[in-house]
Amino acid sequence: MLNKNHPRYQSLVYRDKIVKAHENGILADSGMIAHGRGETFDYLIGEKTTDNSQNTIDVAACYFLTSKNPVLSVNGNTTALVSEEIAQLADLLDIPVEINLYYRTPERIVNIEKVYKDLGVKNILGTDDDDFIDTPDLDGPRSPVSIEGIKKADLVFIPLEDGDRAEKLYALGKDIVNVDLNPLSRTAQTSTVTIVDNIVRVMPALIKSVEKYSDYDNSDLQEKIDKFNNNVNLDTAIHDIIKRFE
Ligand code: PTJ
Repeated sequence: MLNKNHPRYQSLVYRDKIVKAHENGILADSGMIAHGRGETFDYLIGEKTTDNSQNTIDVAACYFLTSKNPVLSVNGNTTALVSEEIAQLADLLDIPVEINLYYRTPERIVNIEKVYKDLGVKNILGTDDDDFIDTPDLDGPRSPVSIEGIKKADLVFIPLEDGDRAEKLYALGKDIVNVDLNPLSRTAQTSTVTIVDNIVRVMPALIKSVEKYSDYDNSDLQEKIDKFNNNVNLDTAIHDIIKRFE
């Protein structure tokens, strides 16, 4: 039983979700390490959504609203922390959720699929009965993608992962929206839009932003996208961390 008066109660709640997801065969063993790394960076950014991150979330919303075939790619950590919000966003935009795991096992795929099925997600891709095609120049279990999902997508949302997938998908002409508390990670550095913030704060804010911007004209959304520069965004995120040491 978690003590609500504990000064770090929220953090304990998320740790509890991570532990339960591990017990339920959703989270990879390494997912615990990834969560710890995330917590460290969250401390450094002050455990809040900065103005820069909020602007980046708004830009991500504009990308979602202007792209033709966006796909939400999910792994164990994202499912452990924000499956409800992923289901909500998929419903709001009427887009697929594709399971893509680094530590892929048939059991984890079934367990993660069940989470999204139970939340009413209509289009779940990346399961073992899907039709796959390899991502060019990408080795490993993340390479095969659904022909109806990431293969077709012009925008892929890839929260909480590291490696070289962002780079390879970007090379195929896709836009990549990433969420990563570490602004220095490979994925952060090679995405089109990198939201340097905790996924637990990002998802509710992103849903709000999509709702807000869905009333805007396409030209206004495009203007916001054109003004955005991911290198400036990452520089600002790093400087926001440095400022906390001053
Ligand atoms: O479920 P699988 O099999 O696909 O495996 C998923 C993990 C996350 C284990 C795998 O992709 C991995 O090892 O990732 P990394 O290399 O640890 O990278 C994860 C990134 O997510 C790190 O840069 C963390 O800082 C970041 N991160 C962790 N928790 C959060 C986060 N970013 C935002 N919000 C978080 N809550």
